[in-house]
Amino acid sequence: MSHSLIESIQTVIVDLPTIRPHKLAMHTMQQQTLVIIRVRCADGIEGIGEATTIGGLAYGNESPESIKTNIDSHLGPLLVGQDAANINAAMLRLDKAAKGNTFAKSGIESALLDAQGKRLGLPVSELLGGRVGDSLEVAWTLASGDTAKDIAEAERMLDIRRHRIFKLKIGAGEVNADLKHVIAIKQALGERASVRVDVNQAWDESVALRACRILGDNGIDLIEQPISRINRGGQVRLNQRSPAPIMADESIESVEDAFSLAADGAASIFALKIAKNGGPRAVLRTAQIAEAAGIALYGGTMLEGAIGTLASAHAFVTLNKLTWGTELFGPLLLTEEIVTEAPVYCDFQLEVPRTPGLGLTLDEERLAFFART
Ligand code: MUC
Ligand code: MG
Repeated sequence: MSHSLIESIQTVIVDLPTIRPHKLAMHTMQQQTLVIIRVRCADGIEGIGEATTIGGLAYGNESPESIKTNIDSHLGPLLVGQDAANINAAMLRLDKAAKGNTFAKSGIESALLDAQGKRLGLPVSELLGGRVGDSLEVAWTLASGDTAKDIAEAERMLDIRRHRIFKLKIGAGEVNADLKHVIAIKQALGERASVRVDVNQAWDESVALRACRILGDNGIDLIEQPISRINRGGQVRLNQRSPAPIMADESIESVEDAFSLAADGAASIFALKIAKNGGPRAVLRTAQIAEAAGIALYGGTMLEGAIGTLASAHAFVTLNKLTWGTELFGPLLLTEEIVTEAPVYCDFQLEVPRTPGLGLTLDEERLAFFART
């Protein structure tokens, strides 16, 4: 009889303020909402996970409220009484019974990995086969919506040696104004920084063909998701014609999406996100597809807090090559923490803890304070 049976799975929605509004093509964030998942086991061990999206239903198919409901009503009950130490069996059980819901599944898988790491005294990266480093390069997103403010923010990040890769969120504005904004920032930062853009699907192919050429000709290093995830033919053509490499983000909503994008030649870089694949183990399957297809890797984020960020980091740090670095800066966008020790950012990198599990402890008082009632 196993001592590590799952006794309960609890979810808590937490609303946290952001340091400034964060403007994306489809939504302007004034705060961030996290779903925290607590898996309690019969051996007294608790695993914590996080399932976070952006802007309610503006970004993906799951909202914080649907994630909570689906875990509380469907996924959680399927796991109560199951062995927490057998993560393969637990996640297979969920996949058999529930379609999609990769955000919710990612939070649960993260919590199971955290619990198992604590049980065995190992960091999650070691459960995933072992780390190849101790830290990851982290980009910062400039998304204040104002060119001068964005340049000042980038200069400060360079000064304090926190970031030297900047992603600009465009697509909400008129295309020529957006291009002017991006080129002004690249000209101000020059060779001191890598400047990239994320269009969040806002353009159509006719606009993207011209815009990608202008961006590439002006020193922009990477163009993320310029057109709709649905327009596969357009993505293939852009990937062939753009002078700057095209990265798939929204196009990947599952490991299977990653395979078909690779097969079609629709991107030369994949943004890896645990939430869009179903967890830290699942995202490594997408990474393996990319590696086999010669597609470069980038460690993406859904702007998670500390728990989701470190769950991603433990997976990404096991990868042989993350050519384009990561954007695991989510905790830095928040003014508040719900864990006792915040993730450490230093010298352009995020440190990946060597302590058991994810390496985090919930601050019960802060969690209760920010929990939605
Ligand atoms: C996205 O689309 O990549 C990641 C960084 C950021 O600022 O927004 C997210 C979502
Ligand atoms: Mg993106």
